[in-house]
Amino acid sequence: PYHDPHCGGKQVIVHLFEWKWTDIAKECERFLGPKGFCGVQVSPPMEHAMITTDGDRPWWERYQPISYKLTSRSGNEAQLKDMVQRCKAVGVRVYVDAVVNHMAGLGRKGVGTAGSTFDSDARDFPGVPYTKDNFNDRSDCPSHDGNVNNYGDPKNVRNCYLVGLTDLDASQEYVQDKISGYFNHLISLGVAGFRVDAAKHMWPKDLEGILAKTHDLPEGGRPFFYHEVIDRNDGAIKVNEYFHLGYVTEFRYMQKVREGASDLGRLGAVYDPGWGMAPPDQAFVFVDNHDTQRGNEALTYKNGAEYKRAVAFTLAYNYGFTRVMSSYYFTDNSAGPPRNADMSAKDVIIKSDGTCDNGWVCEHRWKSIGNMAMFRNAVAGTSVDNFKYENGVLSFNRGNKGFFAMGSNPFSISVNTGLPAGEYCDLISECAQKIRVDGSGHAQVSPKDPSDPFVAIITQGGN
Ligand code: ARE
Ligand code: CA
Repeated sequence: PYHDPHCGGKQVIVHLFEWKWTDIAKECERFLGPKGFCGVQVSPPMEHAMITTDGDRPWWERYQPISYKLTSRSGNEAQLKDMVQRCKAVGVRVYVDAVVNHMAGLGRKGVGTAGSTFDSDARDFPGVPYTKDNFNDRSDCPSHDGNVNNYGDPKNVRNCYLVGLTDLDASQEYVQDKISGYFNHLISLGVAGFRVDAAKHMWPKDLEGILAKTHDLPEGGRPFFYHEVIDRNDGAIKVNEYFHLGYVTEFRYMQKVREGASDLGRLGAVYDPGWGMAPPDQAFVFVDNHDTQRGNEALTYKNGAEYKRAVAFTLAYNYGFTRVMSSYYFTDNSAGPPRNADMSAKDVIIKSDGTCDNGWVCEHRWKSIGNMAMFRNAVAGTSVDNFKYENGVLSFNRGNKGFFAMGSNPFSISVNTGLPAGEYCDLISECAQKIRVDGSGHAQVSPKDPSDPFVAIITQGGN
């Protein structure tokens, strides 16, 4: 019931990490709508702590809630509402990163981004309000220091403090009312769904209570939910505990696709059910996210061509519901978004060639990524056929609706596309070349731009 993203059957969302609401509204109108994106995951919109380290404000301050008032580093409630409505008007929905497992970390007190006072050590958050009684305490948490430190014990994972963040007791009806009240406020503004941050650290039955109190969308239907549950066969918490509550993040896909991007033949086995990976209709997949792009395990924009292969493949294939990452350049893992002297995020600037400036990477505007949303939309529901890896080129068709090829190097192949005869626009080149398929389904296929070795064609609206 929580698996419909409410975007008219479209298939790809993009995380515009740390973007301002005013910039996202423009991006919906000028790019995401026209390119067929389903929606945007936005950074947490609630009031958060303001943390200064080395003269900067780290991105992760936004994962320390102070209240559910809608003023954050990305903008205020009026700007949020304007963004949600303008995006919706061009067929793009907004999904909110919902930080509801906890409030700000121990040792912090002061004023949040919306002006509410707080004192974490006293568990006092008058902007909600939450008081000491609304939090888990040491009697609920079987850990010597009160922090999450044993992933083999669900009680430790869910009742203790994740990296010292004050952990809410969401079994309380009062807490469920406050969290669902936050969701319902956002739904009333036109938000279509939620990423539940740290859902692994919340009891599924508490989430059931919260979701039961969460309203239908104004236009009807249950909101879309996807839960951040990191299950890498390395602990007691399994993704399948959350299947009835929405999609689950599938971190094992991230590892599989990284391996495959440098050894393309392995991509046929990215979905490994024997490894416990969620089935396609439950898995929420991505090549990197805002956490893993700061570690060593995931491919990121820093990997260039290999990263493009991983993302283009993810969008061409038929596993899971897909999210594309869109970042800012960083070297320091804590560094916040590109910012002005007053700590506000810089505007996203679009250059004449369609790429971004002012410190924003905009992976979603790279041709072999941004143009693949239309591909995935057009082939939804079809199988992967004629999967082939030969002479350094990976290719397959999606039923008789689309054909995709990519290589580590420029290529020219004669191949059975599985498509009916016709001339089809190559989506990657934005129709700067057409691919001619003959009566037997064969075509000569090569990338238009040899430095971007991808070809993607669709039958529907694609010729
Ligand atoms: C910051 C400081 C800390 C400080 C804390 C409290 O960095 O030193 O103690 O504040 O003051 C983000 C940052 C954190 C940051 C936090 C709050 O990443 O560094 O802490 O914001 O500002 C686990 C969880 C998973 C979580 C990852 C990071 O299961 O839910 O850790 N991911 C989400 C978000 C993060 C966010 C939070 C949760 C908190 O995506 O961006 O933290 O809201 C194995 C386990 C996983 C585990 C993983 C990493 O794979 O199976 O469960 O993930 O290791 O530890
Ligand atoms: Ca918890």
